[in-house]
Amino acid sequence: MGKNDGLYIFCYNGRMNKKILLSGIQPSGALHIGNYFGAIRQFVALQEKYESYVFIADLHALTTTQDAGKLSQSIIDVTLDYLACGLDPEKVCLFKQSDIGGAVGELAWDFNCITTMPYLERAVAYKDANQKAKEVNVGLFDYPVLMAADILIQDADAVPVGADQKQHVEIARDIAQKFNNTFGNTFKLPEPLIMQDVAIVPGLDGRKMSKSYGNTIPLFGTDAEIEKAVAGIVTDSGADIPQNVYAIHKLFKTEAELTSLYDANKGKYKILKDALAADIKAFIGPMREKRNALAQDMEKVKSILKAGGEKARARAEAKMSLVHEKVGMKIY
Ligand code: AQP
Repeated sequence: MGKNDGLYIFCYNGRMNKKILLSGIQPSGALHIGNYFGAIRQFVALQEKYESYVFIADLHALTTTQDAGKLSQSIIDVTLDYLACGLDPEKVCLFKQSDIGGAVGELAWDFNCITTMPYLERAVAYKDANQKAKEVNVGLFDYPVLMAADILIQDADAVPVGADQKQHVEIARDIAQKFNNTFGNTFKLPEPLIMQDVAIVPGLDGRKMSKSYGNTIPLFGTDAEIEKAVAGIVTDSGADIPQNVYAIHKLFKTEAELTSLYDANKGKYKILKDALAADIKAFIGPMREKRNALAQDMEKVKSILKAGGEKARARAEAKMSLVHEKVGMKIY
């Protein structure tokens, strides 16, 4: 590899290769509009510019979803969601994490051996889980190390995520640096890509929209589910403008468009919520139709995922061959 030039890497073979993008989402429940605006929209917008690898993080999901039927269904659902949101399998390698599970699990083990417990104890996700008084399993504690393996095994340059995942990308950089210092240059240092205006999409109660807080608006909910979620937005401010409604509305309309609506309806929370629900439904409608059409041919959808898994696994195995050499395991 040679000069790092904007979106391209100049290689010694004279070719300009696109930079590599990688990101994933856990199949651990229905995706919400926070996942869409914080992550998926960026994957779709950047799929032309980068050589893109987008995956379904089923190994990560196992830390919280320990029901085989639910996990299988969620994997299918997230695949349909990705495609319905506009990921084009001609441009993006779409795969399931467990399809390269052996290689990525082995790399996570290698990383575990150079990462200390106190360092991982500082991870925000672990602290959060502890605070919620959840019993933290070893998989959840080790989540950032597996995520580092996901990223580094594909030589990713850029990782589009919401702000909650920034620290995990920084952990991947630290681990790459430590491995490189210990065994010689092997891994690139990835950068998080965070869109500041949607870094933390707020939920119904104003906290970060999150499956585990139960404060979400489902991305592919029915009209009735969307209306019910919007009706539940907390509006106890007593102010002219219900802040939690406005903060979500900003995702769907420009501030200029919203000014006249909110000026004309000061304090009329019901009207404003109805307008928000209508805007969400109008936005989601075409994607929902596409999703329903895709669901008619599940064999095709599964074959997209399978082909992506084969491509991603081949890259991962090639990288692991280099890792074996670097750590001293390659003796024949
Ligand atoms: N509220 C949000 N605002 C912006 N981005 C968000 N993301 C999630 N919630 C928001 C981004 O979505 C991607 C997928 O993340 P994940 O699969 O790891 O799910 P998550 O972050 O764990 O989502 P939840 O809903 O918050 O799940 P729980 O409650 O289980 O932890 C990531 O890029 C994330 O930043």
